[in-house]
Amino acid sequence: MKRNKITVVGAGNVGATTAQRLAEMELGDVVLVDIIEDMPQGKALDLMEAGPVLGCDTKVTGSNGYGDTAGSDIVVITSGIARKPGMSRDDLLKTNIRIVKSVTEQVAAESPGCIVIVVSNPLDAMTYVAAKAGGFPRERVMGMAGVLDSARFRAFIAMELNVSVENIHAFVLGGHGDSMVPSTRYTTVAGVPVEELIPRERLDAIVRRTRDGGAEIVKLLKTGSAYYAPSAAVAEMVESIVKDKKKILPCAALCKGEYGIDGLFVGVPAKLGSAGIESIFEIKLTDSENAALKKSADAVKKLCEEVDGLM
Ligand code: NAI
Ligand code: 2OP
Repeated sequence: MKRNKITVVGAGNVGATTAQRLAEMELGDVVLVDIIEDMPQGKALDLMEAGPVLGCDTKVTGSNGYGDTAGSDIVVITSGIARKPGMSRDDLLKTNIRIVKSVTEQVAAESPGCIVIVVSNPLDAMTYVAAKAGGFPRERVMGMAGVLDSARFRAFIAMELNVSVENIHAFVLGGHGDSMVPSTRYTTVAGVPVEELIPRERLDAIVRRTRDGGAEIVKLLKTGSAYYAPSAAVAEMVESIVKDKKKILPCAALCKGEYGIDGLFVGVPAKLGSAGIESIFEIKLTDSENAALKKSADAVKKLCEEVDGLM
């Protein structure tokens, strides 16, 4: 059986941890790319040497170029700079446009049929950059943020109720920024609406903590941003695609009229299967949820207008 080939661009905290998770889950052979000489090769070799202990036969290759990535089925883009304390995701815009544009052009040249998952921030705008630079069809380019944001939401609810995280299903819509929209109405604990189990003011505090989840980690780490939960989120998306599981996961997907949003990548529930984004699920929103989503989409739109001016 032919193995999947998965390239991870950027071998820093998120990229290397993602490569580790993909290798350990045996989702495909992994190519790890970075501009720093020898570093991806060193990390790839280290991961290969973990194989005998863990019992996984995944091949991991490190590279500073794109020849080794040719014919990838999936490419995860994590290259770019990460937030330092006091920086917003949007501060990263200019540097990361340049990096994501050039990376995507090289990825598209070597793997024109691949599915691209963007991780670099500001996420929704960088997904737009990758779509513009790579010319991929709508279903084959997406951004990872909603799985991470909803995992944070689920973790905080599980902590609050002292129940298994597995019992919690949560939804976060909108852009990966301060205006993201965690939906308490569609969040359930073993099928029971969370609004029946946690008082409103505690839920509001959990929603605020979810929105600030990235900044909370940045403040604690002091030298970078989160990577364990982000890499787990990417691995769940990759798994749904390579195994054609068709999981409904919140992803930054190109909306063409869905939720009243047109021409923007915004976090929406999407079915992920072997074709990539196979459909976008439109759930009914209340007026206030719609207004919050519109505010979030407007923030993404502003960034994309800046992208258009810079690309
Ligand atoms: P990091 O600094 O540890 O790693 C970034 C890596 O990218 C570095 O090794 C750097 O050498 C490499 N790089 C820079 N330019 C490159 C190029 N042109 N080609 C190939 N590699 C290049 O940063 P970390 O923590 O891994 O974060 C990466 C990005 O992901 C950041 O923009 C961060 O904000 C974002 N992020 C997004 C999340 C999300 O939910 N979407 C979650 C966590 C991080
Ligand atoms: C996060 O939410 C930095 O966007 C990244 O952790």
